[in-house]
Amino acid sequence: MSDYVKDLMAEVKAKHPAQPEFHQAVQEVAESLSLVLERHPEYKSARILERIIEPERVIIFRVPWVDDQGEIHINIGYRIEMNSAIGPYKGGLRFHPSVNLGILKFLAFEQVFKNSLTSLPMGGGKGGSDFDPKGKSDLKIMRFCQAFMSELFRHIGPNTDVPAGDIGVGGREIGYLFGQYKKLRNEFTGVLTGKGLNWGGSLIRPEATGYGAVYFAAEMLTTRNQTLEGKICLVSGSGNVAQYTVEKILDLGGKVVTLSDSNGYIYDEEGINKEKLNFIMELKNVRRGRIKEYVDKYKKAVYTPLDDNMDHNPLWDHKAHCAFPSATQNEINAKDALNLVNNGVYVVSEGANMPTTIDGVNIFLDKKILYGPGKAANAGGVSVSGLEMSQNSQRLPWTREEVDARLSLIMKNIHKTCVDMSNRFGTPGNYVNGANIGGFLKVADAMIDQGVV
Ligand code: NDP
Ligand code: 2IT
Repeated sequence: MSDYVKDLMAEVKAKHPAQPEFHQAVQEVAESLSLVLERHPEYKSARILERIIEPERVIIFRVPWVDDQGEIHINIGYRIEMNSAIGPYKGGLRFHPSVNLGILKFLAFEQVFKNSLTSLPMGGGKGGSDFDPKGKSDLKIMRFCQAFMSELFRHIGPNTDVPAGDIGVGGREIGYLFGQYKKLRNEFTGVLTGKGLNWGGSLIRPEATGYGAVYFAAEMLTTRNQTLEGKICLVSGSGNVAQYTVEKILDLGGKVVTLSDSNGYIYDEEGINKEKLNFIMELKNVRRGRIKEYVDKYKKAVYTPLDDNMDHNPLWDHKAHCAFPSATQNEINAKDALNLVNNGVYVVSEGANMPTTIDGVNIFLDKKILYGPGKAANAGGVSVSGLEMSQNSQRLPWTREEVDARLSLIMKNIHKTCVDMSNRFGTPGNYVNGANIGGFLKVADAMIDQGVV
């Protein structure tokens, strides 16, 4: 670690203690950027990185709500408006009991670089709540979403800050949030993305993150003159990103053998085909059940419970070629990374945000596998959110084919940016440096142009 990164990290940790995920995200970016700052002292003297790591604004609010039994609940709501140098704040909302300021700051920080890589005019933000939607009725979810939006509506707008989904926030939640925003503002605008198709949503938005992560993996494979055809793939999670990752892997001729949720994972040696995927989509999106039920229907598959005290995740300990972590942060530690590499995995495309610990990332880089970090590989979701904003502004929906073609082109361009930037700064094959530097330069130049604000 250079002295610059050491000093910066000491300052970040002193100013913002107890935010380990934020520290991790900043450290990874700072290490890549030390290559840039050596060659471009103008960014250092303008203190661009020091400015980027402080959110432009953090909003924290009380979310009191009454459930269907008349009981009162109090949750915490957040919106981190991280950076608006290249466009309105843009990024998802996460509803999960683990949500806290540090986790949302790491997500908002990553989002700044990711959104810049998409080449669309979007700044970075993130928000959410410690509310746990799991097992709650639609009525409870609606009441919470309305209470959450009763404060958030003051801070967002189609040209100011445009939230979307993330863990625990899908089409249902976006609908309730949008309804409440519209009522409070008395205006129908593209203030949220991931909307329903008949009220301003874009085709391919639900599919976009998963499809994009697979397009990114396919691009990485082309650098070795290979395709996904016949490749065995490990996928974690079983939510939005995981489901459409599986769908696209199948389209491109790959075989998926795992999926998970926070309680456990399934291993299906025969492969999860389209029919099995349809079962999972109905199980997860309609019945909102657990992945364990898969083995009740497909008896040759094996279910293994997972718990937080395990020193590694056995999902990553199967013979395969590719891995698509699509659940949550830090789901691959150093031991998992070694298991993956030792089992033959040489392509990792991150659908989740920061799913690999720093030690795990270093193993992938040392072993020179094709490792696509989340801020590049999972940028397809926010890219199609950006396309949804364009369609809303035009008041003109585009066809499925048009949106998918644009998504595929954006992912190709992000891949090219990563390759070009990693080459330019002397670390060929290192997509981490490529993504961090590529994302940084555009934001940094915009910040210099706009003065010290
Ligand atoms: P969903 O809520 O649809 O699904 C999340 C999945 O991950 C579920 O299977 C969930 O299991 C599992 N999971 C969540 N938290 C944990 C945890 N702490 N430990 C183990 N498993 C967990 O979310 P998404 O699919 O939208 O998001 C998945 C990842 O992709 C996240 O990292 C998100 O930030 C990232 N992402 C999402 C984008 C999007 O457009 N939605 C865009 C870019 C990145 P369970 O049901 O048991 O909680
Ligand atoms: O992490 C992410 O990029 C998202 N959750 C999607 C953000 C968005 O605005 O579509």
